[in-house]
Amino acid sequence: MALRTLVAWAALGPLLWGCALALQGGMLYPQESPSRERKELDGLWSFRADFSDNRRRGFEEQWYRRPLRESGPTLDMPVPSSFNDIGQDWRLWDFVGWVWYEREVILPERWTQDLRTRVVLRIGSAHSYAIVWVNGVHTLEHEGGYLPFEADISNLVQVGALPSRLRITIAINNTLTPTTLPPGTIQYMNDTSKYPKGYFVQNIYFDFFNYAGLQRSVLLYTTPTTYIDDITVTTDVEQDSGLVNYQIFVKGNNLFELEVRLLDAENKVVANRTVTQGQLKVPGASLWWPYLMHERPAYLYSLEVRLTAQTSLGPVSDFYTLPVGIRTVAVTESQFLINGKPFYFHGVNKHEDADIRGKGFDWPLLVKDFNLLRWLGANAFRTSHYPYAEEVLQMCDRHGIVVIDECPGVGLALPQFFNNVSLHHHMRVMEEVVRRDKNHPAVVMWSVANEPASHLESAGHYLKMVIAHTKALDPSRPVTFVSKSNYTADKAAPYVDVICLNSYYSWYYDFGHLELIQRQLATQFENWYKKYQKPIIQSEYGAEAIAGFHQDPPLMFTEEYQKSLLEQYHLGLDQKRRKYVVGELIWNFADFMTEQSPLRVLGNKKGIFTRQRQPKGAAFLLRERYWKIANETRYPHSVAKSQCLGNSPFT
Ligand code: BDP
Repeated sequence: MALRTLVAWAALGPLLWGCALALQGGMLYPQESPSRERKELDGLWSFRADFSDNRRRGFEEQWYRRPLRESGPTLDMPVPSSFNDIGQDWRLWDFVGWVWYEREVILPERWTQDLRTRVVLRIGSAHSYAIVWVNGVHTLEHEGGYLPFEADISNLVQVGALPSRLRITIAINNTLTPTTLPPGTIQYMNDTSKYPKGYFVQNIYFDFFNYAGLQRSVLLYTTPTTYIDDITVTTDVEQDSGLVNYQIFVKGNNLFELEVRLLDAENKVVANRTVTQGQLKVPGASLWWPYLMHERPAYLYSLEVRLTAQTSLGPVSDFYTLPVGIRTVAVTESQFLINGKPFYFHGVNKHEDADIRGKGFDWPLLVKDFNLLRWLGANAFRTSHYPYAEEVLQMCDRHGIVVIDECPGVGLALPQFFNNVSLHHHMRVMEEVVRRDKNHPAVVMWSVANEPASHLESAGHYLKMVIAHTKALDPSRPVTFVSKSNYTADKAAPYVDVICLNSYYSWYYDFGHLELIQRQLATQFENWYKKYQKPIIQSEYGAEAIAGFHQDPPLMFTEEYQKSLLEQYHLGLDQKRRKYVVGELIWNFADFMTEQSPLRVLGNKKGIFTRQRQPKGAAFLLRERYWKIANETRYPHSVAKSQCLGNSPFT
């Protein structure tokens, strides 16, 4: 068992801080504390899509200068939500171009009068390019959806006389081009016998609907003017002691004092320091274990940071509390280890997609999905194909669900997408993903792309660079991308720590021939393993089933066919599971919306749950399998009572 990867990552360690700093600042999740307040701007915003031919009327008429309603008719738009499914105007459903959001806010007096307070505007995500104005003043721009961005707006709101109302205007463009992530192309249809003048379509190269808008919370929060800007934590285990390595970044003042305390789940201080960078040692530490793997899952400590500083206006203090899970991750030639024990991913791929809210963040959906994951006995998921909301990862930390964190590197299908501009943007996106998610114990691996055209030489170079950059940003986690290339052709597989493979035997190939799956799967695994000697995850497999369609013997699109296909895959997986195959992630957890196409019936129906989260037959099959694997692989085996398969696995 060669522990090769950790050694290689350690050598990259010194690069870590250099790269992390390239981003200029942290992106801590906004939390309330004795020194910090937050004000969510969720609810109804004014909304207007710019339907003008060049989509630029909003800029020509400067809609940000005055209330949006004065520019023309506006709609009520809920935030968070995707705008696409909300209206009754069909043109909004697949609108491409600039949409405008606006909201007025009244700030608490202290925020505008106390000059020791810093006021920050934070946008959870805006897909895909966003420009922000505050009271008509250009404040911020950001490229890329699915990730947060923010601006210090103190000098706009602390202007002497009270600005009783603050007007926030956000213009968002969802156009995908060869240099966005995901990439896309705009195609002008020039045959005027068929299309009106100027007619264009957005081509995408991925299989989910390009929902857009303010899909996560927008909020304002405060910090003191000298403040904790970022915290980076990595953990290790030495005999029975947990080691918490931390680094704290402070902004606003070089002279400050720090108190860093690590508290256990009973709020007892177990270690403390007073320096910005150090190690906290916890003898007899309770480790963070994935749920189902150990009788004590997902234990979280709290890293409490208290900062005090003198400013010309008087003393300030800042408090921030970071949940910390002590765990290790390592990869050998044939295993994925968590806390030194072999871990088998039995989980799902998801999408942040449901009903009329599109990809809008939604608490009931989040909790329902986690209840279903536990019902299923799933211990992991991949954030296919973009980073999910931070609240999702917080739930994973608490519940012990393991995450492969994927960036929006999906649809890299054409040779022209592997250019230098895209490469730099992709690396920057990885910086933003790592900056946001680095402290989540649940995140055990980064995925830099899904199904890129990795048989191309140019893609090999491109992915090598993105993977190396990601490893430099975070030497503590393995890095992968998800391949659908042939093992002889893939140019980027040499650079990953774990091979992740998507295959759709008896679905996209040899359709109907379920009897071929075991043979083809065995060939796939054996070829890849022989060539690379790296652990393999079956990162996608599945079949479409339209809920309620039945046929025996099974035919495609029926629930029986989906079940039979899964059964054949499972037999194939079981042949290799104890050798070097370290995981299986079904495609997909739930049905999801796609672009319209003759290949899709109101979206992709490969879910084992419907879009309304009701089970198809395959969900019961998978549930039985996952609980069986969980009961077999739990550590220590003797402690656990065999669970599941009764009506109530959690009682
Ligand atoms: C895979 C893609 C995934 C698709 C799936 C499918 O990674 O995004 O939705 O195929 O076709 O190739 O269902």
